[in-house]
Amino acid sequence: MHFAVVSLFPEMVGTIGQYGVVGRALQRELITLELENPRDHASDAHRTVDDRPYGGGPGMVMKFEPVAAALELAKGKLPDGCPTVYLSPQGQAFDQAMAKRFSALPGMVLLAGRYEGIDERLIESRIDEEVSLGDFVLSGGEIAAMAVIDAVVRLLPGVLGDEESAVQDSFVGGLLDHPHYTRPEVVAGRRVPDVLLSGDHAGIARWRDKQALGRSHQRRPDLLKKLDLTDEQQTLLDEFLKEQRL
Ligand code: 4GT
Repeated sequence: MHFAVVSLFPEMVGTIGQYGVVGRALQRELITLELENPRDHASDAHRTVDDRPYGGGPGMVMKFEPVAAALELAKGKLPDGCPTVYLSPQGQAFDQAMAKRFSALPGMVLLAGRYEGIDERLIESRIDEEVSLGDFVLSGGEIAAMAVIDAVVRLLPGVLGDEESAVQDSFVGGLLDHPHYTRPEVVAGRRVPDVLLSGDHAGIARWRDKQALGRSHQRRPDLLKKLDLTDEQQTLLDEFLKEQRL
């Protein structure tokens, strides 16, 4: 899959390719990452990319022309059929289902804004989709673009090893993850739950499913409401809640 990011801080975005899963995917040529800076497309000697907002008020707005030129060049480096996505709090909420949809694309152009954002006419004429990571404000769209790339790359065939892929199946089930423990058996006066030391693989799987259901119920009831629990899952949740009351 091919990614291009348009940003005033391309080096910041480029660091995503230096570490971990995305770094490995880049090395193995499972993905490509192109970076384009609107400042390289400014027309004046000062390389101006921002200007004052019409109507007044604080802050600056990214100008149409340099951003449009950067987007055009970025899109030209990718195969046909790659949408342009603008990251902003006004966008549709990003979630695992959206990551899955993006992972089926040949590639995507991600636009990261700065200042108060971009001229609205860019959104109207050059943006296919506006995406938000959630109801909070960042100083720029770069971290949001990097988060989207990370979530999407993890879903591409061959990127994760068998072991890592299995872990991922848990959230694909629409639930929170179960708790994790590693050595030592006792730390800070707290023991690892006995079942995890039992070697009873079916018992361990059942305990983990129960924890995932119980934690989702307690912390994210919105997630559980979206699911139609099987009879087995309902039994596990009932058990979790009963054990909780003891
Ligand atoms: C929050 C998000 C985002 C920002 C989010 C335009 C200039 C937007 C600064 C940018 N803040 N971008 N994508 N919640 N800030 O996803």
